[in-house]
Amino acid sequence: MWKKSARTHQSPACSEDRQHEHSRKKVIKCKAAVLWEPHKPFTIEDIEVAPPKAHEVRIKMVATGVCRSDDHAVSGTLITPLPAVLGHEGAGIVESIGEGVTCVKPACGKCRICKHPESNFCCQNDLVKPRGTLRDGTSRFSCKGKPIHNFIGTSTFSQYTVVEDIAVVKIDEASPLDKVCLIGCGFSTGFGSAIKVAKVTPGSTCVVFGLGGVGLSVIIGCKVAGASRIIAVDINKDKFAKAKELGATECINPKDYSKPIHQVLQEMTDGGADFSFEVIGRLDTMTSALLSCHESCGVSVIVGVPPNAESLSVHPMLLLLGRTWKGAIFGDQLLGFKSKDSIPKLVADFMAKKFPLDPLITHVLPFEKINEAFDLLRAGKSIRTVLTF
Ligand code: PAD
Ligand code: ZN
Repeated sequence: MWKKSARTHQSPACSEDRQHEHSRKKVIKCKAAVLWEPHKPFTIEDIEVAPPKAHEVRIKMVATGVCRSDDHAVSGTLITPLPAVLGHEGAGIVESIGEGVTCVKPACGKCRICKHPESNFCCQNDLVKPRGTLRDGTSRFSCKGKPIHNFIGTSTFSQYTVVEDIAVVKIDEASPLDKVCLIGCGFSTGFGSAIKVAKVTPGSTCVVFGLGGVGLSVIIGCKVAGASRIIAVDINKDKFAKAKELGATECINPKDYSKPIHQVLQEMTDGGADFSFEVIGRLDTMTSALLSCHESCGVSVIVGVPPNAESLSVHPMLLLLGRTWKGAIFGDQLLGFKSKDSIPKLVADFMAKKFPLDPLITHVLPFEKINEAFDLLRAGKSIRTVLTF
């Protein structure tokens, strides 16, 4: 999610030429979308972006997706310090580098989690207890003389941003940044949740709750993994056509049934699916998804980000017979793949046409129309809007 795909020309991140020496000392004045308070629209402001310090990279943003997690930060579902520059699904070009950046290097590689073969939620993340800063406790953004916070180490809703070298990956120069930016969060989260987290098996039955950009990417993953039935669930039937186009074999709307949706799904799947995914971010649908997978062999994965400070209570019997319940932040990037290898590889796979991204992009807008992009998301009219700079 906070992986920022940075395309570099002639690897400037590794070069030592004079122009970089010079430009990395300058403050850049540019435009950014600032969120001053929760529940308010963004305002496009003139901001200053300080030069990158040691082990930081300043990036000229080319494109960024709008993800529901950004909206969670606006609504307070995800608590993050404000005012801030949000956005985390971006791609851009390295503008300058700070001291000690030898090459763009993703993940610290040193903490317990980076060393763990099956995990990648680097301990240096700024998501679990967000400070809204880079690692030295400050941000490189300021506006009207006030410091402006970062968002989960990325802040892509700005013409220029500064990120740490551990939060950047170098990708194929030829890749279209206005598409592969989705690999920075939504696509990888969904696809990886199916392939790497649930480990969907050929011939299996999958149920996907929520058909936004992330849920549809779960469907793409289930299909690539060879699932034979993919049941898509959403309360917005306008999402069904795209779900079918991407591999859903059936689409159901809980509003069309009087009984609980997990019962409907259990009946449709001979007692429960092999795999189920919650890709909405609601506690009730997390329980429904759990109950929709088979009580002894089912695997259920939570992908949606739940409301801040709310808890679920479930009877242990639901797990005692053998169900597996998992959660996955950023799907593949953080559980199973190492981002260092996985992001450039996913970009290469996209270039080799192993999976599509175009169907996920329903709107492309100039960055200045960011509030329109959020309105489309909230109204259920878009899958992903890509903002271009
Ligand atoms: P989205 O808002 O585009 O899609 C959510 C979908 O859920 C919409 O199609 C809704 O109609 C549907 N929906 C809403 N309520 C219900 C309901 N009660 N029953 C069935 N369907 C419903 O969001 P998105 O695809 O960008 O993100 C989905 C979630 O995943 C969201 O909570 C986001 O914050 C989270 C996320 N998690 C990670 C991660 O790493 N775990 C990464 C990116 C996004
Ligand atoms: Zn996201």
